[in-house]
Amino acid sequence: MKPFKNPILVTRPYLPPLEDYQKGLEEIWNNQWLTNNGPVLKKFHGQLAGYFGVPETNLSLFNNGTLALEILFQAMGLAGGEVVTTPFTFVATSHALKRIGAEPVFADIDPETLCLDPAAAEKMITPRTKAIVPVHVYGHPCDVNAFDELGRKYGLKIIYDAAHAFGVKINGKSIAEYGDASMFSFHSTKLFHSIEGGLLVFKDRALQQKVDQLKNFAILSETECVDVGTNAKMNEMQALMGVLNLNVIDDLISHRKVIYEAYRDGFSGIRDIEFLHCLDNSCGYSVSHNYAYCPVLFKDLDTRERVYRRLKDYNVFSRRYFYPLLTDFDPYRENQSQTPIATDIANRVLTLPTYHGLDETATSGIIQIVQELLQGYES
Ligand code: T4K
Repeated sequence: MKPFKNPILVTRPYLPPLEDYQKGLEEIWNNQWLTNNGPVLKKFHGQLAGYFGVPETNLSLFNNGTLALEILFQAMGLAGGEVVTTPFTFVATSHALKRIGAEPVFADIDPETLCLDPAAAEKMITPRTKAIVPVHVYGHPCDVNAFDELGRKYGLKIIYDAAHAFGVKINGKSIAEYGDASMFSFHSTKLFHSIEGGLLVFKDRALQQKVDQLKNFAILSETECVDVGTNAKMNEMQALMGVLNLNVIDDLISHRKVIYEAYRDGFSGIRDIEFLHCLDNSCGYSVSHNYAYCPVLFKDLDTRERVYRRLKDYNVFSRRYFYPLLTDFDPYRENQSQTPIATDIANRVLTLPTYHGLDETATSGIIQIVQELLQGYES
């Protein structure tokens, strides 16, 4: 097989028809209103409330997911305390904690879901713990009932980093209905995006006033500033992209499901490659998945590295999300703890290309490249 002519990246953003975006831009031009709670943002806000089935008082939009997390953590008073979280995630989860003065404490992950393990998290709780921040890694839900139970038992906030989990439902309910609050990232590399962007959905409607203040410098009027806020507002061009993409979210998810099934079926006869079982609903919850990522596990690090490199030779750029573990990065080395499952998974995982427009020629080519390498490797 010859290398692909054009590079196949791990993801590509879905883009709506250019004329639709241009039409929306004309309205923005006419309004001469570009940011600071403009009309397109208000429309997007209302549509998202409908999509999540929550009142408009229980969500807030941001210019990116990282600042949404930071502001949420600040508003929930986590500064000065410990927060139990996972090392198997993108750095933003812990950066947001550290940057507001909370100390991340790392616990191991569940080998089936690859999300924070509630039993391991419980062992790390101390009198200084203020919250638990699990991540719905790749959009696969955490054990939400167990975390609710921990929250009640220890009086802790449960705050989900749901950056990957837009559109996911658990037992027929939106994933945002679990825990005290959830953050969804709308970055361009996400299943659903607004160029850059982030959304908070929360239970306590009093939080809206706080986070809305903090994302606008905490100024209340021309003469009042009540806290140390920042600038984290979503602008009108971002909101427009979000409005247009929300129209097609069901199609985006269906398309990724086809890609996931093509990989799963294509790899089914190959030894040394494993799909995550919970995507086939065997993790105790009835889940409506979003197929945001396509992670596979290899038997060991060496095999994963060989596949990663071989794909590159063929112009296919898979990614090792999330390797190395967050606790192997400089800012977190001192926070390291025993997380052997997370270490093992980080060494063996590879996320394969998946995005709207990735066709059958690409998926079957990728399967063939891996198949040839692993079969040759085995013999
Ligand atoms: N929590 C979690 C669990 C997260 O995963 C993230 C973000 C956050 C919090 C923070 O949310 P945000 O503040 O980002 O809203 C990417 C994303 O930048 C990041 O948003 C994401 N997680 C992370 C998992 O992936 P990189 O450094 O891998 O991105 P990059 O530039 O290498 O792009 C990935 C691929 O996408 C490349 O092959 C190129 C392609 N691409 C990218 C962009 C931006 C395109 O084809 N077009 C594009 O416009 O971090």
